[in-house]
Amino acid sequence: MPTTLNNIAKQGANGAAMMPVIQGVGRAAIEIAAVLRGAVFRGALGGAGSENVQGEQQQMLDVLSDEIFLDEMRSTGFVCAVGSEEQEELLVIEEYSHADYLVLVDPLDGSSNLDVDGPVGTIFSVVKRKTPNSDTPHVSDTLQSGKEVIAAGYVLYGPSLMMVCSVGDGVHGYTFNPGSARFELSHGDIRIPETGGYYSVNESNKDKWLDGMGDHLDRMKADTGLGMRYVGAMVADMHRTLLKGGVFLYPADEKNTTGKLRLLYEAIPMGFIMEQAGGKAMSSGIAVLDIEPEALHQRVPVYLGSHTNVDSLLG
Ligand code: P6P
Repeated sequence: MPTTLNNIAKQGANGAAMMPVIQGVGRAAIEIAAVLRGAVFRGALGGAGSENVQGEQQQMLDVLSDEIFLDEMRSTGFVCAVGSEEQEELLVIEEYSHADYLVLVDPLDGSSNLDVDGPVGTIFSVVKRKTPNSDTPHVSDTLQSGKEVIAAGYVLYGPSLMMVCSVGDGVHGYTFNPGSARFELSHGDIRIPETGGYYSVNESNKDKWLDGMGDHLDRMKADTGLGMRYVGAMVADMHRTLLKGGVFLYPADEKNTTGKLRLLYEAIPMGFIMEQAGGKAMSSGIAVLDIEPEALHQRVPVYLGSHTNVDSLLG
């Protein structure tokens, strides 16, 4: 009998509590995947004519994915609020404002790839509220370091539909089986190779990088001769790094002086997964999971991957 998402319940101290939330993410993933597959026929590709809090042009599918994800978190009955890349403020789920958990999410990461049929993803992280259950959840409930994360993971909308997640007891990959219409365990206990063959970065920004990262990269390339792969969607670049080893980086630069990637719903969930898989997750001089968040949409530099490659880069 293939192992499905239900096997989450048997993983470590948080498994049973997290199973309904992870299953909710799985339902959202299946719905979002169906919307993506049919988008071109419904004129749903392209801009929504609005900007998100980041000042980025929202794609129509960003908005729809956000709505789908929120609905599925509501349907779990375990989530009191959602912090989303697509929403300026924390979204309180009124019917369950007494529930224990908050979810941070990038509902459709890399959506600029959509109109060229490139891979995109969903990235999520789960934390337990700090405020009393009788209170209304507050944005301060989301401002917890990666050491407090209960569960995290990502969905990859690629040639296959995959979920990679952890509840703190290793990293496991599930692939959607159209035959059974369920996610089934396909990559049990993922461990990142100690060293890998690729670095992954938007090298066109190199001349604008801060903290001398251009020199660091030049030295690593000269020392290691690594190949380069870059998709431009964090989930795809992270997934390749996780399975093949190597390093993914997005340094701070003159335009994004604190980095481009968001701490709460990109860096921390990916850092959690990376460390659970035996890899390393650094920001500027500090481990990603040690950063004490100060704002819902805070951005940080990110260096994720195999220990050997991250150490070779940061030197
Ligand atoms: P650039 C997508 O917009 C995203 O947030 C991540 O998925 C990705 O890693 C990064 O930005 C790509 O940024 O500047 O290379 O297009």
